[in-house]
This record gives sequence, C-alpha cells and structure tokens, in this order.
Amino acid sequence: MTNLGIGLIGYAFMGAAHSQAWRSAPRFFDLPLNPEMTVLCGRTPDAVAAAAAKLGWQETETDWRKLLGRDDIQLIDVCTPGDSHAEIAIAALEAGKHVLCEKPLANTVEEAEAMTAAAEAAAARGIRSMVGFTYRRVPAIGLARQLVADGRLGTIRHVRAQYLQDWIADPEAPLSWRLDKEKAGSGALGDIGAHIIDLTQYITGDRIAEVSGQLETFVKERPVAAEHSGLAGTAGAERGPVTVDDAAVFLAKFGSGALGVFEATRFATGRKNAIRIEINGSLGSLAFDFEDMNLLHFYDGGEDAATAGFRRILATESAHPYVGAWWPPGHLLGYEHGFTHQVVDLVTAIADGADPTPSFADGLRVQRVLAAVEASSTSRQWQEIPQ
Ligand code: SOE
Repeated sequence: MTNLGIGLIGYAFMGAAHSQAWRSAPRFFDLPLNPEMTVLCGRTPDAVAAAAAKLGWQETETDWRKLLGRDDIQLIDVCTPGDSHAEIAIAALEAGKHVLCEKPLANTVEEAEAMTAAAEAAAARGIRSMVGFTYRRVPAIGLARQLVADGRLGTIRHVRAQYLQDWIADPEAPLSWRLDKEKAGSGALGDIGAHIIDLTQYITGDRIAEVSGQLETFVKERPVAAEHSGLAGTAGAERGPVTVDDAAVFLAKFGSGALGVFEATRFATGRKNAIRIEINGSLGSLAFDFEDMNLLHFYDGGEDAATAGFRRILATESAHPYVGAWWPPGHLLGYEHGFTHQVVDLVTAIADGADPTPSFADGLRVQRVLAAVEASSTSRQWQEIPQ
C-alpha cells in the first residue's frame, strides 16, 4: 500500500490528539493509504524529542520549513496556535503538501481568505486541505445531520447552541497562549464558539446570515504562567493582561429564517466540555450534549400525542457513522474518536482525489461569523455575514 508521510507541527494538547488519531486510524479502519508518522516538529529540541518518543513519531525537526522540502512527507498537520496557521498552511500547499489545519482556520478573515485561495489553487493540482472541526465526526452529530437532511425535523425554526467550559473560571488560573489575542485571535469566541458555529451550520445545512453579539472579559489580568501545557499551568509571580474575551454570546438569523441563540464561555463553573445543541423544527426536535456524547435526543412530533416524547438514541450501532469500525454495538466512543474519524475521511478523500470537508472555505465561513460577532460587540449593531 502507498505510504502517506505525515509531518505534524505542534505537540501539546492538539498535537497529542492528532497523534493518537494517526496511530489508531490504520489499526481500526481499512484505509486506502498507509499514514506514516514520519516527523514531529516543534521549536524546543528536548521537548519535541520527548513528545515524539511518547506519541510514536519516527523523527523530530525544529524548523517546520524543512518538512516542506522532504519527499517522504506528503501531508502537513498544523497543530500550532492560530497566529502561524496561515503562514504554515499556505507554504505547505504551495510546496505540494496536503494540509490538515486545526481550528479556527486563522486569526483573521484576511488570513482565512488567503488560505482558502491557496487551498483552491492547490486543489486544482490535486492537493487537498481540511480544517479540523473534529466534532462533525461524532457519530451522534452525523446522525443529527442525517435526520435534518431526511426532513424528519421539517422546517427549522430554532437553533440553540452552547459551548460551556470552566477551565479559567478561577481568576488565578495563569495566562496561556489561548488568552493572548496576538496568538489566538480571540478567546472563547474563536476557540470554542467556532465549533458551535460550524456544527450548527453542518447539522442544519444552513448558513448564518446575520448576528448581534456581546463579548466580555471578566478577569482582565492574571498571573503569567511559570510553566504551561495543554490547558493547565502553574502561576508565576508576575501578572499580565488578558487580551481576549472570556465569554461570547450572540443572536443569529440563518439564511432560511431560523433563529439562533449562541453562547461560548470558559466561565460556566461545573461545565467541562458541554457542547449543547438543540434544534426545533416544524415536525420535531433534536438535542445533543457532548458531555453525554454517545446520545442523541430526538422528538418526532408525528407520533401519537399520548406517547410522544424525546427519544434517547444511543449512537453506538453499526448503522451510525464510523461506529462499525470500533467495538461491538453499545460500546461507547469518546473525545479522541472524532480525531481518528477526521483523518480517516481526509486520507480517503486524498486517495479518491476528492475535496474533503470541512474545507478551508468552510473555515473561512466560520471566520466571517466570528469577525461579525466581534464587530457587533464593538458597534452594538447587527452585522451581516458576507456569503
Ligand atoms: C480548549 O478550549 C479546547 O481544547 C479547544 O481548543 C478544542 O478545540 C476543544 O476540542 C476542547 O477545548
């Protein structure tokens, strides 16, 4: 089988999640190409060597540009903070490498536009790209999209979406790149709000047309981290400013006329990774919560009124997307499986000569919504999303 050499840039939380995906995808799925975990790249030699040994990479590199000249690397996986996505992804596409880029696609609309243009030019040369909105690959989310596409909800009226975390609710939780606008572009809005923007558009097959939003930074100054890894760190003596939003809320109107209410926060004490989506249509409703991610709740308004009610569907059967490759029916999947499904779909699209989704154009669409929410929070006006 033909090898697909992978060069992964970044080895913190997302780098580890992607490594796990590259490792397990060929072991559970029949892939048309063989992903080789060729090089792990990061700036600090000792740390990248330790991560490569732990995560299963063959070699290490400290300069990502060196990966682009290697014939044994066909795909660059970008798991760096948002401020380097555009530079790395565009250079990789121009060098003829397929690209998987973490979300949000970029820090600004301008960067996302340049990345989308590069992706479209590369696609004409058979080079593929995908943005990592991994929650699309949760089986219950796939089922939700299918139910909407099959017309089981009728006309969509309401979209209610929340992404709730609490990892910086403590005002003494230290600063990290996710709290730095230069590095991350925005705070809760781009980091987790981007996921629910993408998910609701994916499930409904609709697009957000206009928004009215508010951003808030509750804790404006925090300890600088003495050390930091993933989402956790230890506080040093110095203090520094938080330059992003802690929470974002917005109202949305979809192209079809459906109304949306969105909330993304890192201050929802007790909520750890709660992606809650509820969709009401003229014929029925759906409800999902990632903290119980194997379940989809479905209300079929056509059922007998005496016994109708939300049905609890365990999306763990081989009839559900991706599930058949894993365990016998009824055995649950977790956070990391979405990352594995993501690379399965990417590798399959590369082998088929097809454009994978979510594309960079899909990432740009989300970026435009993020920018519009920010603009609305500043101007206190509704903002239209350029389509
Ligand atoms: C932190 O909020 C974070 O790691 C996000 O960056 C990821 O996209 C999400 O999957 C989990 O939470």
